[in-house]
Amino acid sequence: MAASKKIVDEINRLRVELDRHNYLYHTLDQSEISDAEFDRLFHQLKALETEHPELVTEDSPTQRVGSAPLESFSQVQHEMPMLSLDNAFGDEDMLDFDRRVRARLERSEEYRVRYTCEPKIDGVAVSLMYENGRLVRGATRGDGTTGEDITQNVRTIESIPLKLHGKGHPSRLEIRGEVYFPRSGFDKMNAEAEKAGQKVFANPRNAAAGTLRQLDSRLTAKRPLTMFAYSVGLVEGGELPAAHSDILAILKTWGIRVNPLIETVEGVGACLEYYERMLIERPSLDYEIDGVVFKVDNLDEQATLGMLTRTPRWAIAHKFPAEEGITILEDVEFQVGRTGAVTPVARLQPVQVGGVTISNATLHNMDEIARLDLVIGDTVVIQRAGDVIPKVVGFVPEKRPKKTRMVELPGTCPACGSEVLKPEGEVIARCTGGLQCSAQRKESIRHFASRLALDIEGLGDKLVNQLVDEDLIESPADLFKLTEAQLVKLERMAPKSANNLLEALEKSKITTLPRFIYSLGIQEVGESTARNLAQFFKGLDVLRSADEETLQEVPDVGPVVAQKIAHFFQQDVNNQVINQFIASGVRWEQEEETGDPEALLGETYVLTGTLSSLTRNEAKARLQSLGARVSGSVSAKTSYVVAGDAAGSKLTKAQSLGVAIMDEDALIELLEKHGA
Ligand code: 9MJ
Repeated sequence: MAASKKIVDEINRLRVELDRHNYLYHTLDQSEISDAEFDRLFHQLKALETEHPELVTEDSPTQRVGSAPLESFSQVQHEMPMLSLDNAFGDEDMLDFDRRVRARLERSEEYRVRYTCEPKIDGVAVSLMYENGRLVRGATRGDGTTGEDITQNVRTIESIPLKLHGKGHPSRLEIRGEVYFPRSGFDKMNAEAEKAGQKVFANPRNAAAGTLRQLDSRLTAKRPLTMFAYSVGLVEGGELPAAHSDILAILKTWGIRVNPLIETVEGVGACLEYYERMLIERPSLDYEIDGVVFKVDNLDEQATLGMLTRTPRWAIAHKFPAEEGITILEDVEFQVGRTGAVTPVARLQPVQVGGVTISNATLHNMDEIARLDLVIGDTVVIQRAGDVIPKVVGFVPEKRPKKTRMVELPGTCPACGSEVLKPEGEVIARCTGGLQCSAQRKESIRHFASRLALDIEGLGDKLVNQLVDEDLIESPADLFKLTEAQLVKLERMAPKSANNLLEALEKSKITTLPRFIYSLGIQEVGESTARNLAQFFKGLDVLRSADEETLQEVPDVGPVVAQKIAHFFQQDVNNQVINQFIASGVRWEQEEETGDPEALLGETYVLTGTLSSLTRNEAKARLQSLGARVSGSVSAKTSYVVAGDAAGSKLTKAQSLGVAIMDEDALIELLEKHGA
């Protein structure tokens, strides 16, 4: 039966009411009604919707219970990369940061930059896309460029509005923030899991990550995740204020939860003072923070400061000191890495450090052990900072027992028995077994399959061990020759899992040039260098034949790295493996031609007035990609003022100073001429 107007109105009234109470409770932290009263309203709405299923809408407050499990997460390309933050580990680093900011803004020693100060939440970064005010997608950060679609899961998080409140939101608005597992909820969940003999999470951050990666969102809905927003990404079809703090304030009026401890201050001194205060606040918070974040508040200044590869120059994370613990060094074992490096690893009596049980720690190399003067049996000091592998930083001399054992570098590889050599003057000892060494093979396959390389889903450590131990594969290129018949013979490999793996392998063949270069595991070539190489050479063949001199023209590539790269491509065995990849169908799109990054080097542009065919931010970004500086104010040093419609005082000033002026058409012609 069609619902009467009265029922439709009642449903709408209940939704508005529930949304308002949700907002008061989650975003403003001030409830007007009891939990019981909230539940009563919720059940009234639920009952009406059960009677009239045709009136259920996607953004009804009742639709947060999760939905049918997914097979897997699909990938999401972020329209604007999700950045990471540079770190400061002490006051000196902070003072340096502030000095760099002022220098780039061409400001004096006395100028006090306005900074927004935010607690740095130790959670999981996510992106929320709102279109016409409705939540249409949630995604993880992933590698910053590609994340996973976790819409089903974020929809269950009560403090994330399904519909933005208020008016005036841009038609497309991406909100970014940190999802976290409140400490109280975490302790409760772990206590219950322990009682039931189930898996417990090591810390709230892992619990948040694990919960967001649940394929069954009905499970996510049962966990108390919440989020603090810290910035916006894509903004289209509307304007936001010109200061970061004002954007956060407006987000709050739209129902988005923003950390109440955020403050805006002037000058680095006030930042250091904020840091000290947060260090004191830290134990009383219901979420984990691992430092504080400072961001230049003025967006024009942010644009002038610009970006490095993946970190903005206008923000920094001032980290809290690492947490420490004391335990016994029970043994030192040696692990063999991808490039044959034989690395000592400390085996420790398990100890809790900052809520995590530590039983292994890195010792880097033999010189480090000598420097620390460690012997087996020592009582050692362990440090753990955030996500980083814990390390041994010293020992307690008074506790050295009588009976100890020296740490000795093995003469032969623990994995393959080949000779281990430590060339004179080098710190790293290496196994000489090359691809005959199963440990090196395993590590290079792991690297090839890892998330930032070809990202082969389901190819975990255990499976790599099995594949190599059973002699099914020798090199990463052999992965693409695996058959279902071979796979199902492996222990605990059902036909379905075998097929999933084959599908994942097939999917991984379509990749990008930077990922492929990174996946090759060339010594000293990390993800960022791989990206630079791809951008510079634009194709694999040119890179393969480049000499050391040319390689050194690539940003961040010095003589040592250039030598490693050239040497890698001179080895027949490496070229054979690459050819095998390509023959198996590994491919990527040709890199798009990008503009000449030095075309406008040394020139300063000021944008004023309204541009019609591109946004001001876009113009700024394209000018900056050609090496130009874009400033917010006109001076005698300005090279050009770009005057859009209704340009005002900046245009007048440019005219009085005799600065060259160009209109929008001339700007576009200039950008196109240089390929931006
Ligand atoms: C955290 N984790 O709390 C940022 N973050 O800004 C805050 N992270 C961030 N800001 C730009 N408060 C990139 C990351």
